[in-house]
Amino acid sequence: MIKKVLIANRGEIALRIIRACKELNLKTVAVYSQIDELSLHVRFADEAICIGPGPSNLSYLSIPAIISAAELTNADAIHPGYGFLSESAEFSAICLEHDIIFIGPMPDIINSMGDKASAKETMKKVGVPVIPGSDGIINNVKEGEILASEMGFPVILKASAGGGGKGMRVVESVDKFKYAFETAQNEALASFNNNDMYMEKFLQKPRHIEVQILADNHGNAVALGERECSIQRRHQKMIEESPSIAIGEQLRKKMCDAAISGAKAVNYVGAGTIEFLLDSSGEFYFMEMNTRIQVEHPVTEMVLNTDLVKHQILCHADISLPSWMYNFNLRGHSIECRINAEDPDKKFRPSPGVINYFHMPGGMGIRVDTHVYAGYKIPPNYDSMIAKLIVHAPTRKEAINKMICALEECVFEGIKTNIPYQLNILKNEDFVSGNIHTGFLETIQYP
Ligand code: MV4
Repeated sequence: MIKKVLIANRGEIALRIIRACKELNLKTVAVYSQIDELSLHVRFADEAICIGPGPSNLSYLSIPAIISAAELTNADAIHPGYGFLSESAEFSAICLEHDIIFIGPMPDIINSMGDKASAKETMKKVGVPVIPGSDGIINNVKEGEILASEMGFPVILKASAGGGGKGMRVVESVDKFKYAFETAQNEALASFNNNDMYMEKFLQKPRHIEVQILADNHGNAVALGERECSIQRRHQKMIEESPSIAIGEQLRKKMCDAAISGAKAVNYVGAGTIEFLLDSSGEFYFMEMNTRIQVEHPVTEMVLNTDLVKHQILCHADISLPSWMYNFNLRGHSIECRINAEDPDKKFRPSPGVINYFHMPGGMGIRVDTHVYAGYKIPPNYDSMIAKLIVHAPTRKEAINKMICALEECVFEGIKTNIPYQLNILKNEDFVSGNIHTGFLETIQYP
């Protein structure tokens, strides 16, 4: 059983997890870096321990500091949130060694999904559709050139240890292959200390659709519908929604069934996400699996009317999935906008500093997940996301309208935010008609 949870994270997700723990009657321990002393997660947790200075590698990424904090406070579980150590197989293994429940999958499962080329092979074996491409990794330039020429250009090279865009290259023709392969390899080596590359046919204007998975440790897994995350800028998601306007009842069932097969193939436990690309002809393909709770989980919570973080924790406390999850109804439409402290007029450069005056929208169907408050100083050390604005309405059209009204009500005095840019997207005719794809933001005009 779990009695006390240490939250190995900061910001809005640390608060989000503390709230779920409180509702489950679990004690909470916050950890914080020296510059986060005045953060809300420190105040709202039952206990708080400083784990080091501002830089992440000396605090939120320091396994010894976090394990010491857990031992000192007798925490019996650690929730890693997203980012930081959430997908570290090493951290999962060290928690196991210390008899601490890691609220995430076992190390071998994290490893099997962390290696994207082998994850793809695993999915292919159990009948999940994958994007045509190399069988596993490419051994050398020559082999890659031959395969790419057989497949036809354009192709995309991806780092097997990557994900989220790093070490990725689109190759348009055979004469550009060698250079692309070598620069992608170098980038992968520098970023992930591994230069394994695999190759796929490059899909034109796909949508990014992901399926939420929840699996208990009695062998049960459910797929809780999809999120559309096609609105991204430089591989950073900006707007997410559920359900996807591109998906009907039949396709949803097929994608959910595929996601469940994928989760079962690796004996998955906990909350996870299977990412797919959906092409313009309606075919979907497995891309990668994220073995953590994601930033955009609230849109699924709103249409499902359930708390995913609570259920994630319960999965790791040996509790079986509730029976309703095998046959749920989605209600209405939910959209999330990520609010970042950055200046859209200055190439989205970070805009840290003090929030002198702060006002958040409210009312029916509006949710704000944030750790900031009036007087809070946004440090320059971490991610620039300072709030998530989530709306829920009966239809997509109403949700977009509600989001526009809500964004226009937000006040963050003292810093710049991406809100004007978000409004520009929400008022775009193609966005409103649902005519979007992963390259959409590159096609729109701002300001
Ligand atoms: C692709 C693709 C087209 N074809 N793979 C980008 C992030 C990484 N997870 C995979 N990505 C892509 N893989 C094939 N075979 C296009 C992208 C892509 C993308 C995907 C999702 C969201 C935004 C994107 C932006 C550019 C490219």
